Amino acid sequence: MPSPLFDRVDRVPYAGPGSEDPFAYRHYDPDRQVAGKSLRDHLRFAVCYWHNFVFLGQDMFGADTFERPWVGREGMEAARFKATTAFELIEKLGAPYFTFHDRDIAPEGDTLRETNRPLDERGAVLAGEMQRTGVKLLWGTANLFSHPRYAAGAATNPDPEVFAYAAAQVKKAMEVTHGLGGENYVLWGGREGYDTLLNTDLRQETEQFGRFLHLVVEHKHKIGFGGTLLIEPKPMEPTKHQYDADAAAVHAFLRRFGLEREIALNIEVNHATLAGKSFVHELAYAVANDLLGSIDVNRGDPQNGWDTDQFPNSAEEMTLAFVEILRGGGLGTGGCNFDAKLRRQSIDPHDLLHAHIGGGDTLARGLVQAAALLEEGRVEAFRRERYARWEESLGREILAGRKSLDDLSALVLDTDLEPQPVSGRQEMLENLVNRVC
Ligand code: XUL
Ligand code: CO
Repeated sequence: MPSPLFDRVDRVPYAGPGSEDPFAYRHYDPDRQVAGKSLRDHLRFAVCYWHNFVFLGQDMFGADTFERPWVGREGMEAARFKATTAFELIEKLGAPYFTFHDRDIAPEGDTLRETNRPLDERGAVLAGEMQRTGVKLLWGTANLFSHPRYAAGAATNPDPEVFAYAAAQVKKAMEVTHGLGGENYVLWGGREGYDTLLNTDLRQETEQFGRFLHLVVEHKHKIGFGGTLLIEPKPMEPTKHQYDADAAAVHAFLRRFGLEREIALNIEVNHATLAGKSFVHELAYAVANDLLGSIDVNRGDPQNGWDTDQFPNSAEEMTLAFVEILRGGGLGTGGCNFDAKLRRQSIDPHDLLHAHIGGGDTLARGLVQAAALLEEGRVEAFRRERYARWEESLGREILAGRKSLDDLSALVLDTDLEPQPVSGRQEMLENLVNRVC
């Protein structure tokens, strides 16, 4: 058993808003009941493998900056070391879940057969750690973007053999996820897009992507995987344009291929902002179309255009997000996956604790404040009242399809209808938000 990496902490406690302890939660009290459930059950935190245990601080101009004890070790020894350390962090944080890509835990071999064997072995190591700690798997996924074979896409590659390889990889990753009791399976199409339309047949690639997802759905049912399949929209990076650009684009795609009852969305904060949308918009769209599955929590930097994947720290942003999530009935089988990484200068392993503690407190504040806003009721009442006339006969008849353009025209002309504008009261509503934030 390797010695603990996070040796300054035994377990991160909830110490209350007055605490000065940098290794304690000030707002995330897992047992606190809000809107009928504990914070633990609402938020379902997950610690991700890739940013915490694969990423070592490199950026496009510079080398690794983090020293981690498994670096320099090989094979299973490194995998065990990494897994023990990962679960040390997850356990100390009291996070109920983790997430991983196949390639986070096992490297690429010369053939897929040689890749899958160590994946199984290392999956067994994770299973042992899960059993020891009681930590569960929120979701697994396949990395279909790092290897050069996927440079021109995985499912959307011009070469059907690459499609076949990606299919084989997803089959295996989904089976490993299922074997570990994963509650969801995520598809993030990092390379499913294009760098230039000069070499891209968009219609062809879209057909391929639709077929691929049907195969994934069929296999899910075949193996009896009861988790939710999730697509994670992102508009760009690494490609210039990614097909599953935002919630609405994915929705249109799912409907076109008849998949909207089979696949939900994993909405990520920084992907929304990269798409020129807000996180809350993406959530509201997903809720309005019964597509909300799970969330990847992080944030971008308003000064940079790219996916900086910083830990969430805006309680107001999360309050508005949880208003939408609570309106939609919560996260279901989903959760809050911290798809966020340390800054390159945060070289002390304990910075991983500060990061997740701050992120957890931000989400807890957001949830509690959102529940308070909804319970206080004035925003909800205002919104209901704003649409109340659709409950009256004219509104009902229009929506029921019982009025034609002729009918409506006659109504306006015959009665000299003169609808009066009413205030949308945005500032008053924003003041109500500020009363809870
Ligand atoms: C990339 C991203 C991925 C997915 C899983 O921006 O968010 O880490 O969450 O592949
Ligand atoms: Co993500």
